Amino acid sequence: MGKHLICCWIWALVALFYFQQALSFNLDSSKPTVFAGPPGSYFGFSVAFFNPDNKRSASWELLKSDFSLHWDQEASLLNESIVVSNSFLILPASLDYVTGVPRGEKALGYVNIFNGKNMESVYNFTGTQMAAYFGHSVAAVDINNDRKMDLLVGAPLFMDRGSDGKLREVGQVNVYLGKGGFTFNNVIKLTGSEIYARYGSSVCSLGDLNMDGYNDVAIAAPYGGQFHRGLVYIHNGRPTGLNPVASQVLEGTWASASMPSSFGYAMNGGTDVDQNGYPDLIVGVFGADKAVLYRARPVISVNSTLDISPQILNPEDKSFKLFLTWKTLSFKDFQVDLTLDRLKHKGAIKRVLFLHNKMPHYSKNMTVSNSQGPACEELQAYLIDDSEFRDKITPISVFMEYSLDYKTAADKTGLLPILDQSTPTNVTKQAHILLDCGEDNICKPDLKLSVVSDQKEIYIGDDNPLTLAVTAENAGEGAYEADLTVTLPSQADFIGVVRNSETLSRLSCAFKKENQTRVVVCDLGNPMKGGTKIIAGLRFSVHQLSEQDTEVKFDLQIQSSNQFNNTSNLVSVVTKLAVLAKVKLRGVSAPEQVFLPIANWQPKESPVLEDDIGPLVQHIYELRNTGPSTFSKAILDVQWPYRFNNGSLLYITKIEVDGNMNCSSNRELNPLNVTNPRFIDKNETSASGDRAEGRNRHSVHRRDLEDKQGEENLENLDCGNTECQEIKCWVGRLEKGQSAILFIYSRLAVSTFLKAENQNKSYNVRSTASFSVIEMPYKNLYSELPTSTTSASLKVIWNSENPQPVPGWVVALAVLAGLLLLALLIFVMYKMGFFKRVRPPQDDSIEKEQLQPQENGDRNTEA
Ligand SMILES: [Ca+2]
Ligand SMILES: [Ca+2]
Ligand SMILES: [Ca+2]
Ligand SMILES: [Ca+2]
Repeated sequence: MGKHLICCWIWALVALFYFQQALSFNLDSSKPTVFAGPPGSYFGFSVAFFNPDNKRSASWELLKSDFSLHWDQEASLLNESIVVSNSFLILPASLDYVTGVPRGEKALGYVNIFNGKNMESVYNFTGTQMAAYFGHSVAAVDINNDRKMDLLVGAPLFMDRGSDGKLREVGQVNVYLGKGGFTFNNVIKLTGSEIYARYGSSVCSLGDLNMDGYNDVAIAAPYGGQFHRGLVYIHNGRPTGLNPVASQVLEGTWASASMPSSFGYAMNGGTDVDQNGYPDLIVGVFGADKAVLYRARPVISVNSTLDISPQILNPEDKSFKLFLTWKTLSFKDFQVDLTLDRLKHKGAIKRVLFLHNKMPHYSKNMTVSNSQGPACEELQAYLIDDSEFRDKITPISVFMEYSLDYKTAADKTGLLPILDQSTPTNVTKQAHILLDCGEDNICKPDLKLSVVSDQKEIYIGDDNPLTLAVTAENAGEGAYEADLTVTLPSQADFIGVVRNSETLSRLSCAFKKENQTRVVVCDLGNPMKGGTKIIAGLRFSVHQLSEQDTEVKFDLQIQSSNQFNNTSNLVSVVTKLAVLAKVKLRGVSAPEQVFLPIANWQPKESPVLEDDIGPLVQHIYELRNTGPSTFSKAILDVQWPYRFNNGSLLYITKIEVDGNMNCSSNRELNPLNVTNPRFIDKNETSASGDRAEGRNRHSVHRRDLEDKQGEENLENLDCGNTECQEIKCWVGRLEKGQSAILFIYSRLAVSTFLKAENQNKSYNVRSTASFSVIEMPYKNLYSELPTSTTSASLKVIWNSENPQPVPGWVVALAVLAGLLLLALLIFVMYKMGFFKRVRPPQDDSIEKEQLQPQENGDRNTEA
């Protein structure tokens, strides 16, 4: 049948070798037997088990008589009992005596051990604190099972210094482990936790309460707990002495109207009254006139084993058997729960299922008779097809858990056993899937990773593509669930895997966000076999770089689920960031030229309107950051020719800005306070340059002058030969593509050009602007600060009616020359007799006169 998975459980009732620390261990505190006496009788002031025939256990009836006898005869019973009163006892082995003297030795208190034969004092423990009542209670018991008697001494009024430094009366019990004879080890101290609880008022041996081979003890704090109703702490013995942590705390539940109920003021144990093999405890509650019997519950210990065979599951053999075995002595009913592949949590694919139910779970109620020997059961399970799961490395864990059916295990009186809580109630065993990893079935891959980036430097502000060329290799045994993990910087987005190359693998990659970490995970195979080499390209986009960044870093690593060598080297790809801001400054004049003089227009002595000065001239400067990086501060400085030859030149009426910029002038703007006629009469259809005043933000172009021929004749008017004013602008942060525009509105002071010395000349009136970036926002990166200069020019062209006016003397000379020529001609003609000729006939003259008006008429029609 191929390989078998055999699971065996052996159940045994073993009530040995346990100690544990739960606060509700094996005394049955749910249903104690309560004996009550007459009210106010102090019934339960002292308690003892009475065993007249010296049998191993006393009977319940005897117990009852013991109490009534005790009450009737008060303390006269002492001779018959094993332990008398609460502070005097006989050490049974040696028949020596121990007595506590709580107020002796100047109120320090002491405990004396007397030799039973001669009643000589052989040992003396003295208290360390006055009025602590050291010796108020004593108990002699071998708690570490070394056959040497140990001694417990209570000091219920002991004052302990609390964490605040103040003394608190909490009580104390000293434990002296015997070294043989009358010698003892250093004292072990158990200190009470509650103030005025009288911890250590009584101590008593319980015998071996949980049957683990070590005697156990009870320590009472009769005024501790809720409403001071009293507490009894059960401490288990162990090889090193007494476990300082109580395994159980019994609470008094009996209130008393007149006085404290004093639960635990007297106690006695070590006697098995119900003969179930476990000694029981009786606690006196004299304030409530009660005595309470706590019976010990049998302690159930299940010793179970689980084996899986074979421990390596071969994916070729999918079906196999489970063989279950168990055995029990007295315990009958319990439930077993089996879970396969428990390391795979709910919702994950379980790689192993039971054959009979196709489920990874199996529960079974079992009833076992102790007459039968070990019982076995076979179950079949199988490994599902390995195409249905990825994880071949994680062990297949089989988890077996058992629970008891307590109710069916109760004895005749209803006392329930208790599971020993020191042993686990479950067993886990593991199997593995056969891997192609050599004889040890352990794969040790040898993963290597190298990465190359195609970008050495990235400009801040750009949307940068970046490709990482990844080479992943496995030079060892198979790597299971091998993934390449790329941890992205926050500035990068994953675009995809490079697929247009023959040489590159087309990896399957996915972007994931794990908490705040952004990763790309690429599947390298399951397994990524030994000898595999994968080369792939991963493309990213890097953007949204912050001003603090100096680099972007990608972390790459191959990870597998193997137990050993499960990762490759970690590769960090760092790309440096650089700053580059290209800033352009452009200037333009609108209009580009003005022709003077202006027809039908005269400048006014005292201008009121802007038009009284001259036509509108607008210079526009645009500062544009073409990026890619941002600049945070720049200064734009405009030198403006405002005065020339003692006359105004370009008279600024106002400046405007568009964008993140503030400007000011070192001279007052519009000192004459002229107004814009456009705002006075909107209906005016002035042909002045005001029409150009609308902001032309989007198309500030400099047109080449078509007419170049006159340029040589233009006289430059700029800050070299005129008086200039300065307009200074503080430009704020400009990102890539943003701009700031300065509009300077001025009027050409025509009157200056009409002055005689300036007339008939053409000029090139030029303002200049320069900027310098003074701050970039990238504190951690070096950046060059761009600067530049430009200008805007207005041509003022003198354009009279006669483009080439003729001087007067030339005209006079020409007229004179013409007259002279005419006189000469007349003289010549006269000499030749022209004027002596016979006059023409009368008709001719009429004819001639008739022609004249006709010519005139023709001219008129043309006109
Ligand atoms: Ca001992
Ligand atoms: Ca014990
Ligand atoms: Ca018992
Ligand atoms: Ca191997």
